[in-house]
Amino acid sequence: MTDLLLKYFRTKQQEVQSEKTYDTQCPYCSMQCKMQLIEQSVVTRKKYKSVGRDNPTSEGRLCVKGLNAHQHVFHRDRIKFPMKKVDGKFVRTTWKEAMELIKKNFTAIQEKHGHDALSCYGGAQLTNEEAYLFGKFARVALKTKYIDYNGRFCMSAAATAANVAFGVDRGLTTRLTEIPKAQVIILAGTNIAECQPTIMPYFERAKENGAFIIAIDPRETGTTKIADLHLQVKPGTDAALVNGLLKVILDEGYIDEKFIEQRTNGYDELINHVATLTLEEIEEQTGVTVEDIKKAASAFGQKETGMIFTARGVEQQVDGYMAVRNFLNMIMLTGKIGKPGCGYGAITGQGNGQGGREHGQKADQLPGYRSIENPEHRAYISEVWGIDENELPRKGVSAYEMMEKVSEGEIRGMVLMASNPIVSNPNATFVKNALEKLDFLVTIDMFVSETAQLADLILPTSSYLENEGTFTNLEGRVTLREASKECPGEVKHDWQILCEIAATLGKEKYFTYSSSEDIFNELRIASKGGIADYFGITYDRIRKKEGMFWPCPSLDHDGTEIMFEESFAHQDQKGIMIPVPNVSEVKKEKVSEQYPLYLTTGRVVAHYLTGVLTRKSPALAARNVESHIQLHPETAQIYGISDNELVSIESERGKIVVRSQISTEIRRDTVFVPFHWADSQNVNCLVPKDLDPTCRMPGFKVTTVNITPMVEMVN
Ligand SMILES: Nc1nc2c(c(=O)[nH]1)N[C@H]1C(S)=C(S)[C@@H](COP(=O)(O)OP(=O)(O)OC[C@H]3O[C@@H](n4cnc5c(=O)[nH]c(N)nc54)[C@H](O)[C@@H]3O)O[C@H]1N2
Ligand SMILES: Nc1nc2c(c(=O)[nH]1)N[C@H]1C(S)=C(S)[C@@H](COP(=O)(O)OP(=O)(O)OC[C@H]3O[C@@H](n4cnc5c(=O)[nH]c(N)nc54)[C@H](O)[C@@H]3O)O[C@H]1N2
Ligand code: SF4
Ligand SMILES: [Mo]
Repeated sequence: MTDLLLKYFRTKQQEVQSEKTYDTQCPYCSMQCKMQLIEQSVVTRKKYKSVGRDNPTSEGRLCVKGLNAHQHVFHRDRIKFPMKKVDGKFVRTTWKEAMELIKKNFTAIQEKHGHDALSCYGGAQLTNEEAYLFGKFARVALKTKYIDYNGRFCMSAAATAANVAFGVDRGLTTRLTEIPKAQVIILAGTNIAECQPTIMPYFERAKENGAFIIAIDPRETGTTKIADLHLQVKPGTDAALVNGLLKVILDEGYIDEKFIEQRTNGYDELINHVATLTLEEIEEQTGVTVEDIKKAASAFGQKETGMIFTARGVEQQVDGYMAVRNFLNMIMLTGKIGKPGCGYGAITGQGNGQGGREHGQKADQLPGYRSIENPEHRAYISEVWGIDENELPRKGVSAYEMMEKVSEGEIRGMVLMASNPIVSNPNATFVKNALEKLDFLVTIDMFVSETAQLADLILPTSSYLENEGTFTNLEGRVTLREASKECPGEVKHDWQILCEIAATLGKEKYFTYSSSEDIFNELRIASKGGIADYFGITYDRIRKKEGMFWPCPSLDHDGTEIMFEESFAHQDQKGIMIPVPNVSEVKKEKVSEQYPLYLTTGRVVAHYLTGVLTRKSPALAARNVESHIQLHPETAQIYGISDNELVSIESERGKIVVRSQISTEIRRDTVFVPFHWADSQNVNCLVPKDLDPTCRMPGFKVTTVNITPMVEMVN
């Protein structure tokens, strides 16, 4: 070998061996698995690999999304410079010009139409620091009452239910390590096997310890397969099903009288109501047999320890709030809360589904889960922010209702951060038409999402590998996501972008932070004394303790892992039970001759939400390149549909076309379509706009539809 060749190979080997690692957390679901990116430099390019890191929640595991998360970060479509729209096309601009454009347009809009003509729409992928800052930005920099976020579609039913029943909303009332101690577990409307895969071993350990698992879902899924009993409920009837369980529990005396007496209110009203119901009518309404109802109720009632978990299947209903309240009735009646192996969990969804809903992104909320209409809370936060209380806006409206205000012309400008509303909102065609009417839309994103395509200005933000900050995971554990990779191009962090816009609008003195930790230290003070009290949590303590549970009111407090051991958070320390009707008074779509099938929507393991990130990840995109409709073989036969063919699905609001996937794993009266795809496969074009009257959650899980094979339409 010549010297030259030898030199070449030696260099090549050396380059392969140059390796860098970056510690971080997965950018997707609420497990917030700790991970490490390994970057290897080879001769011509860089190679990347993600591996799990040990931690008390995911214990080093990663699912397929985490393993491939880095792929979107390095995708060539990533936006690296600010872009403005000129003649319908995006062209590169400078940060300076971007800020000038914002100042000119926002000032003109507010001079003409008032402060509330501007709005903010956020997301629960943001760090706690950024979610907090976005709330402050809306109220202090824009002085608008209009701010809400995508968690309205995610957690609002369970959050409102827990707040009213227990006096505080933390997704899990206990830590994950209690799961293996539970003797009976209900998994209602949750598909953890696909949505929080790394949680599964906790349930597998419970099973090894002899737990009886009951799953409630209209479909058979990876999750229902671990169950001993699967109640294949008709979509939207969970409230009635729980009434059936309560009836058996009461009739058989499986209640905890001491707990009811000492810790709860509302027992008499509840038993009087349940006494008026029959198991036969509940079988008729829910499609679950009296025998199965009895089996489930006895299993739950007879065991000493037990837990109930709900997720979006129960909650994304126009009576989602009441359905969750009924599960909370059940946990209180049987006294299965505040003790080892017991508890309730609304399994949070997004990476910061928990923290994102605590610090002021919500229309009626101030940091620390305070209320924007409460005079004491207003006074406290105004002081922390250094503004006059009179300047602090009042409450606005929920996410979808903001879209209605946009359509009506009351809202004329918007800052959209970490959401893709024209794919994720119900009644999506209306939402798209509404956003097109805005005078000025600024989106802050890593990609030109479907909604960003409508923007006047797109500002490029950093990814999970670049942006440090805290996330509150599904346990209520505040974790610190380390991030050390340099931002590409001219990309900035979300918090830096908000500070820059605020400064441009003359509000610099309220937004002088030099790091995420600076913002967190202000959040600690803003949340002090609130329901979600983070005061005792610091970056250093999180690092030392591998995450800390809130509430944590002081620096010598260790955080609260198990809640409600002695009392609930209401003034009289008691939890509240209420009667829940079988059929809600809220309008719910009913099957008809024209729309004879129930459509329910949800997720697949490889894709995440509106798919903007996972569709950019080749390894994930390859697993499901397009959407599908899951339907029972007998249903397929009735409609003349064969497997893997294009099917038109129509509701009162519109039509989409997706490919069939015939499966015995779904009820005959129900079809399922995931919502990770846009345009002609956007299932939210079919979903109605009706909202739960208490929490303003849309009914993503029940739409009535008709289906037709495309072939038939051609012939
Ligand atoms: N792979 C993946 N993981 C994710 C996400 C993702 O998009 N992809 N998103 C994250 C987010 S933000 C969230 S909120 C969570 C969501 O997590 P989940 O709530 O577990 O997910 P979904 O698939 O929406 O719904 C769960 C189950 O509810 C069932 N269901 C439908 N209608 C009903 C009903 O009326 N009653 C009952 N009991 N069940 C019903 C569906 O068949 C489905 O299996 O997942 C998080 N994790
Ligand atoms: N039919 C139906 N519809 C649903 C649901 C359902 O089950 N069925 N589920 C609902 C639920 S639970 C949810 S949570 C919503 C979610 O739906 P969306 O709120 O639309 O959430 P994403 O699809 O995650 O959109 C996130 C956007 O923000 C960008 N992004 C990601 N991380 C960051 C970040 O750190 N900063 C910034 N600035 N941008 C970022 C992404 O690139 C993407 O464009 O959808 C809801 N819609
Ligand atoms: S998607 Fe969720 S379960 Fe999967 S690696 Fe990421 S955080 Fe963990
Ligand atoms: Mo969600």
